[in-house]
Amino acid sequence: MSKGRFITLEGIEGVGKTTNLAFIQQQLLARGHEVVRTREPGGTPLAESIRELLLAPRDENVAELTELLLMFAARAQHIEQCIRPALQRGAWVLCDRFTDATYAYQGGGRGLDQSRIAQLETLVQGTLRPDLTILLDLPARQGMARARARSTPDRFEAEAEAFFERVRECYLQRAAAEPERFAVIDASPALDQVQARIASALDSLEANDAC
Ligand code: T5A
Repeated sequence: MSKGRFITLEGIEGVGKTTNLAFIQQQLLARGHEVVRTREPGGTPLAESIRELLLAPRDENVAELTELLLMFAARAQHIEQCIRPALQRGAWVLCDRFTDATYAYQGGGRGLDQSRIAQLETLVQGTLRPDLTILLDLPARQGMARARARSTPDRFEAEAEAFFERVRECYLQRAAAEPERFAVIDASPALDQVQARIASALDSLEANDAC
């Protein structure tokens, strides 16, 4: 049986994750892989319900720890019900955001201690980590403009530009610390150029597998 692979797509709001997900799925299918396309928070009925709780704008202040625990509660369900079974049968799992988003948003954006996030990561994931993380990178102002042109802001999208600059900075630091896992792709050029870079990151992953 072929080995399952875990690919995650990350970046601030509006960088083009959703837009490029279908492209990546089609690239992987063309290479003969079974693909499970999913997202976080979400990916199972229960985890999608937690997503609704997390994204809905509300008058009540959401405590930072509550937000963090809800992210990992959704992730625990997603991993057990969807990600692990798919990887075990040899599928390639393509996930719109994963734990790097927690480090970037709850850590970089909200200022929560990274070591607390690391403790929950170990508890919930064990040794599970992505094989490839594609980080689409864009200045916060550009990403926010794209996201706001498309839809009404959710609870996260309503944050200020400085929040998203901290999120972006945290993503870039994580990518610099783990260059073998991350492919950082400039998301500002036209879509066909962004997608050519994504295709070459997928080629590199397959070439490594063949070694
Ligand atoms: N979150 C999530 C946490 O805080 N912690 C966590 O642990 C996790 C997992 C989830 C929210 O939850 C937070 C982060 C998020 O705020 P989401 O729906 O997954 O929400 O994420 P969003 O970033 O809100 O998704 P968006 O749909 O806003 O952004 P995308 O998917 O990156 O952008 P997309 O593809 O919709 O593109 C936006 C617009 O830009 C255009 C597209 O056509 C679209 O109109 N576009 C381009 N235009 C020009 N050139 C290009 N190259 C373009 N690429 C796309």
